Formats: sequence, C-alpha cells, structure tokens
Amino acid sequence: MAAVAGAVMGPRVEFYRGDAPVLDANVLAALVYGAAPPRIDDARVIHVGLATADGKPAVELWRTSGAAATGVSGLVRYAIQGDFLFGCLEIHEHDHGGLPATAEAAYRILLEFQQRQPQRHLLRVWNHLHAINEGEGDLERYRQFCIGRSRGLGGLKPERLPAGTAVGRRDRAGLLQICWLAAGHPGRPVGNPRQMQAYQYPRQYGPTPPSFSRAMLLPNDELMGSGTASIVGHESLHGGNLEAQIEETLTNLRELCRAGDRMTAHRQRANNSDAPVAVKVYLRRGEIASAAAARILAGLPGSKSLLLLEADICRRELLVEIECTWA
Ligand code: 3EB
Repeated sequence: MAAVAGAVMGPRVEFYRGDAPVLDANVLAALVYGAAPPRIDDARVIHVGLATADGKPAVELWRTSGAAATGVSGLVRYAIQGDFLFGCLEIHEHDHGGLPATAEAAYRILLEFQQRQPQRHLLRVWNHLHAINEGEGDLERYRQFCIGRSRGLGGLKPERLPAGTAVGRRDRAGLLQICWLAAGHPGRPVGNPRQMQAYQYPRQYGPTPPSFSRAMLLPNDELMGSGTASIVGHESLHGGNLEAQIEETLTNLRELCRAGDRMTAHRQRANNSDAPVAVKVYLRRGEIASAAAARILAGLPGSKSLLLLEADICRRELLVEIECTWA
C-alpha cells in the first residue's frame, strides 16, 4: 500500500546474509543472528542468540529516512530517528530471582523508559528467552514469563497492547532480551477474526494470558504482524504436522492482513494484499527449513525478504511461527 501523502515513513526492515552489519547513519537497528556476539560497540547492534535455519549468520536491518541518534539509559540501549525509536533491554534471570520477577522488572524498566521518550507509543515487541517450554503445566517457562510480563505492564489496557513475539533460544544463558519499536504517534491494534485475542485466552493456557495484540497498524498504514502460528480461536491445530501448520498459519496471516486493510482509509493494498515486505519464520526444527521456505513463499507470493530462524515456540505442539510486515 502506498504511504498516505505527508505521513511519516516508517522504518523499513530487510534481512541480509553475513554477520557484519552495514552501519550507515540511517540504520536504526541491526539484529544479528547465528553469529558470535559482534565486537562492534554500537547501541544499534543487537546480538540475538537464535540460530538461522541454514547455520549461516544473518542480519535484520531496520532503516529509516534520516540519521539515527543512539543512547544508553541504564539497561536500555536505543536509537532514535524522527518519530521512531528502537530499543533493546537485556536482563539476567539470576539477578532477579526467577523468570516472573525478571520479566516484571524488565517491563517496568521498559515502560518507565518509554514514558520519558517523545516516541512513547509501543508498536512492536520481541521477547527472547531460553528454554521457553521447560517446566510442566503452569510452571512452564513461557507461562511464568507471561505472569511477569503482565505484572510489569501493570495498567496498560489490553486493547492498547503492542504486536509481539515470544520465542525460545537453545542456550542456557538466563538472559531475557526484549527488543521493541516505538513511535511518537500511536498505532492501532488489529485483531485476527480467525483467532481469539491472546489476552483473552482461557485459563487452560496458563494463569495469565499473553500480553500482545495480533498486529499493529501504523499511522502510514504499514501493518506489523505478531508472531502467528497454527492457532484457530484459542486452540493449536495440526499438532506435530509441520505442513498442515504452515498452511493454517498462512491462512491466519492472509486474514490478518485483510483485517488490517479494513481499518485503513485507502485500502490500496487490496490488489496485492498477501505480499509482505518482510517475512520472519521461526522453526522448531531448522533442518526442514528449505521445504518450509518453499511452501511459505508459495503461500505469500511477492514477499521481498525472508529470514528463517531456529527457535522454540511457546506451545510445545507448535512447530512454526511466522511474522510478517506489510507496507
Ligand atoms: C499465539 O498466537 C502464539 O507471548 O508475546 C505469538 C506472538 C505467540 C507473541 C507472546 C506469543 C506471543 O499465542 C504465540
């Protein structure tokens, strides 16, 4: 969809091969995957401890239309350009006595920082933690994370929650890493008609439902989708069947894009609505990535940039999660 005339251009995300990000002035954030922590001392470079599916390093580059200014504020590293801010916070579980307390502290810090910024509105959040499926029942680490995140977010109204992702690393580092994109103008949360709002999930998925919206619509009509999986209503479908989960997820993604388009004034995206500018795929088993990638690209024709990562998904039966950005 063409940007609204006069609207602020949002940052553009693209994926690259290699482990050394090109840090020209317009880069807002460079997330490095599948590589040793970069030695570059730049607040924009974020090492994400997730492997790529092909085992080679990759970089997720967020570019803006002007020079970014960087800063550090306590545990928060950030870069700002115009209306947009990209932040990253890394916090250790052993410093806070467990995952719920760590997540609560992290989100308090995040919100407190954000409230001081002109770019105070959260649009999109990524949560990276280790061993996300460890623990039984309500003690599963993802559910424990959800408890703390919800406490830390405090009074934030469910219908204002940002789009999100929460995935698991394979290391044992005890590091909770939260990355986010924020703006001076609020986005509009978008629901998916095929899926219940996650913040309304019934009790069976844990004591505190997950705090995220299905997608965020930016003032310029860009649509940022949350991690999307083979969930219809609140139920996981096709447990253990990757091909079927991919198909269900693709259907969810197409429906999500349509829901976003219905909320835009211009609806010019309708012609080509299924072509996201960026597609990020999390696979529980990276070795089957090439078949999965072929199917995903066939289902989202015209996608410009694709990244396949190996990660654990927040429900054990889920094998794939996909996040899309539509411009
Ligand atoms: C789901 O739809 C799948 O806890 O932040 C997707 C995106 C999922 C974000 C989160 C979880 C989160 O419930 C899992």
